[in-house]
Amino acid sequence: MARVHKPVDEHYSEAAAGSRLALGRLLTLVERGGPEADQLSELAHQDTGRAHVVGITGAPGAGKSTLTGQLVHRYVDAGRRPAVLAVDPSSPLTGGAILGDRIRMYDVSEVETGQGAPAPDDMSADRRPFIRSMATRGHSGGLALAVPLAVRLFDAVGYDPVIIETVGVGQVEVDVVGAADTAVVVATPGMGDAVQANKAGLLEVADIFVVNKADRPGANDVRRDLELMLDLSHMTGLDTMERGDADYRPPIVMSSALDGTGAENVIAAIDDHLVYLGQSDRLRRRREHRVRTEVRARLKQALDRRVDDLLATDEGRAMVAKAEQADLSPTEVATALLDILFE
Ligand SMILES: Nc1nc2c(ncn2[C@@H]2O[C@H](COP(=O)(O)OP(=O)(O)OP(=O)(O)O)[C@@H](O)[C@H]2O)c(=O)[nH]1
Ligand SMILES: [Mg+2]
Repeated sequence: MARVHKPVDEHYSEAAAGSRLALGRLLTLVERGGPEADQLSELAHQDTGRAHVVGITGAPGAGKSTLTGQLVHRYVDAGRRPAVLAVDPSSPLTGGAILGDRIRMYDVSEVETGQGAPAPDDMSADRRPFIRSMATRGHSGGLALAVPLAVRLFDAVGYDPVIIETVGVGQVEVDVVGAADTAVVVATPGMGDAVQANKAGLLEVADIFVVNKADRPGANDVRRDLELMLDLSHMTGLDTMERGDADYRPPIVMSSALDGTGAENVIAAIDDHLVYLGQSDRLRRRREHRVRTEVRARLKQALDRRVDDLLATDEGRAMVAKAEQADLSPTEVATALLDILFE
């Protein structure tokens, strides 16, 4: 009788040998978090560092998925093996909306559903892109832990590039995209996108701007707005801090993802950026930043757990009771508990 739960390392070997089903299962573990994800993290860590990690963000409806689909087609045609991770931080479940996204993004027969969709005849299993959406499902640490691990997993089993698509322009998106090798920010005409992106801090993390829906009126205005904002950010010395270089100016690429116009230029800009990173030790620094971000998230999660554990002990409860009875202020209680935590 077949075992229901294969050990993580078996799944990992199978995924490394090209099994999409095994990879799908592992990604589910990643999404869930916990000891199995930790074990996977150790396994995958050995084999990483080859993939170009590309983050794509921008306001809802900007055309990120459509553009990603165009890029994926071209990467496959060029003999690359792309993977896409579509990240939705707000969605508690991997739901219909993102599934719809996946289908729009790429011919459904080529999309990994985890159910082992058959390979189209003209494309060997090896060359099919792997597209997966991910929601946090509320596990502690959430996306901050799940996304980097999923990216490392894709990298370890041989996908390149690994594209992360996020929804929206909030802090989570900035973090996720900021951890990529190359961050692409998609803006569109008529949505005040340039201003939005600026406010959300995306100007600082963007390595490439894409003005999508260039077939619509106002596309050149968006380009001009972005140019102006870049001028301004250079003048004020507002810069990329630990991620980047003061002398780097992101290119602005026009695109109409609906028919693929400009997609080649987006790919060229992404390739150029990797070349740029390869000069001096920029790529190494950026990846160091990514590792630091992940370690920080791990630490926070571990501390969170210890705090919860401590509060659940008799000692913790007694201390909290003191604050409730107004003997001590919450600050004093917290300080005392901190001492216990680190003693
Ligand atoms: N006119 C025009 N429409 C586009 C273009 N690119 C995408 N669209 C349309 O814009 C809508 C949103 O496209 P998506 O690719 O789903 O956008 P998204 O940024 O992935 O959206 P979310 O994932 O919901 O944030 C769809 O109806 C697309 O067909 C474009 O270049 N021109
Ligand atoms: Mg999308």
